[in-house]
Amino acid sequence: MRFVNLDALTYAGNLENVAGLTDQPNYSFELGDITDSVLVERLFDLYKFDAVVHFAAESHVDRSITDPTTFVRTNVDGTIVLLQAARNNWKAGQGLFHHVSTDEVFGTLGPTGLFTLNSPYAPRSPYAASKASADHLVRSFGATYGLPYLITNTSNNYGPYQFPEKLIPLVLNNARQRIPIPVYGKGDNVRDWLFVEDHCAALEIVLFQGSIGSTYLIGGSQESSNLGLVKALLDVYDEKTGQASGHSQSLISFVQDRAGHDFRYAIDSSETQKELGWSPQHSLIEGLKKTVDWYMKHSSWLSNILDDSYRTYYKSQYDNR
Ligand code: TDX
Repeated sequence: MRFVNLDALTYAGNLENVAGLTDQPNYSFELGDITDSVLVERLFDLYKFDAVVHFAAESHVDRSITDPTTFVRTNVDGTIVLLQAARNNWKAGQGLFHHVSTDEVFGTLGPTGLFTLNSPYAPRSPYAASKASADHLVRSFGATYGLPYLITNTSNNYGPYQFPEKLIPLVLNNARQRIPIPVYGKGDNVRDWLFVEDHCAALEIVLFQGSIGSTYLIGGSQESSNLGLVKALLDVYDEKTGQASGHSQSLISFVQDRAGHDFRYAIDSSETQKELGWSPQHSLIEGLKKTVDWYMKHSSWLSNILDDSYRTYYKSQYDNR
């Protein structure tokens, strides 16, 4: 099996993240943007893909609030480019298009209840709306052109290599620099946390064993309020860095709430578990411990990824090949 990784290497991407793969004979990296239809058609022609796993997205809610247009461009326009290329290059009923999506398409929950396969679409941020649009486009290509597809909607991921704009790596980065840790509002919003390796395991099972035309919900079943999560994470961090318990909690700083901040996400993955035999292997605390270990071991990665010149250097190394 051959793998081709198409990535635009925007601000959150870095070739260092896939350095371990570069020497594998069945792996190729292609620098480019999914909105570039000429490039995408050329790659379909060159590699004769038999499946596309579509992870490529602008994914940070706060950025979508300040710059919604970029989200429509990548997440909606980019998805239609990939779908059109699949339609143009695969005969009806051939190929497989796996769209990796989010639980945010279902909007927000109150204190109880879970998102299920029957939950109506109700996105509330420009990011969530762009992902919902992409989900709808994928289903429409299934119904209209017979494109074989799979969709996965997943809860909050965390773990190694996550860009420090997302809550968990941001907390670790700020704790390392001893700068304030912003908690939006009162910190009582709730998320369902999924360790990234558990998500990847689910994606692999869905890709190879999922029934075509189905949607699978994937969640960690590890809910926490943001404040509870930040405190638990800082406790792990303090313990692993030899600080007194509670030392880093003094960095917590309550800041203005996010506009339209979804109160709670929680997803029911029982159908996925029953049908495919997948279940998350990490409790939140186990996942946080692994995550803290990784970021402590890779502190240079953390400072490099935030350094634009370093990323540009990596990109130019690729351009010069
Ligand atoms: O500095 C912060 N302070 C804070 O309180 C940041 C960055 C976040 N938060 C809060 C907002 C959320 O309630 O923490 C929670 C998690 O925030 P994010 O890491 O930005 O994730 P979220 O908005 O929940 O969306 C994530 O989950 C679903 C991902 O970013 C999406 O890409 C995914 O689809």
